[in-house]
Amino acid sequence: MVMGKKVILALDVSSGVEALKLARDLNAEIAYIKVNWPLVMSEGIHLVKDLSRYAPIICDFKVADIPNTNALIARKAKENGAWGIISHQFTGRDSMEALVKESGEMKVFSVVSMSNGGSRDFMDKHTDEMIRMSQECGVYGYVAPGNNPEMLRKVRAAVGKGCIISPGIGAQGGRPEDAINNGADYVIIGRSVYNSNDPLGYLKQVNMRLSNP
Ligand code: BMP
Repeated sequence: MVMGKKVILALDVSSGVEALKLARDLNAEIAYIKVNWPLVMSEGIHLVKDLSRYAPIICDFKVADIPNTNALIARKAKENGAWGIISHQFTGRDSMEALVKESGEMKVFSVVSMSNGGSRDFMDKHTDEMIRMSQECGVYGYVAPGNNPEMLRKVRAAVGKGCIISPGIGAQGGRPEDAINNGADYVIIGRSVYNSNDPLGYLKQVNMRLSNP
């Protein structure tokens, strides 16, 4: 991890070899790596440990189950060296409490609004309640959309100093500097990095833009 960097690399490739190469080549320009189901389903959870050599890992498992299953998922992520884990809050207080308890030192991020248009169908009508419940459950941070400035400002106002990580950048239309200016602590970027002809150059440019707003 590089101190002061604000990019979380979303490694949604499905080859472990490719993921490890990207992590090795890009680790100087990123703060964290986020892994999601496509990679873990292709390669197995052990890849979390392998990737941790390059940056702290956030397991984007969007955990959304009963308390016992949530705790089992948290344990697996923790055993494999994850730094953080992403969970839904809509399953209610007991599920989030179980996840936070089992996570221990591992940081829990709660999804309170999403970057896809469908977030407005259900989630965005309950963002305030989900934030309140997440705070009461003791989460470390929040996932909020970097391509929805109004929502991001609202989440920032509600969570105070809580850590906000924001997807929806690049391929989904958001600009990194807008997300940071509207309250994100970190921007999550995937396709715009790994589909670029020059992933390292792309990240350097983003970091330059973020350090000279
Ligand atoms: P990309 O930059 O390629 O659009 O990737 C964004 C990443 O963030 C994906 O891993 C996606 O699953 C995740 N994500 C998102 O896009 N929107 C959300 O609201 C929450 C997410 O975790």
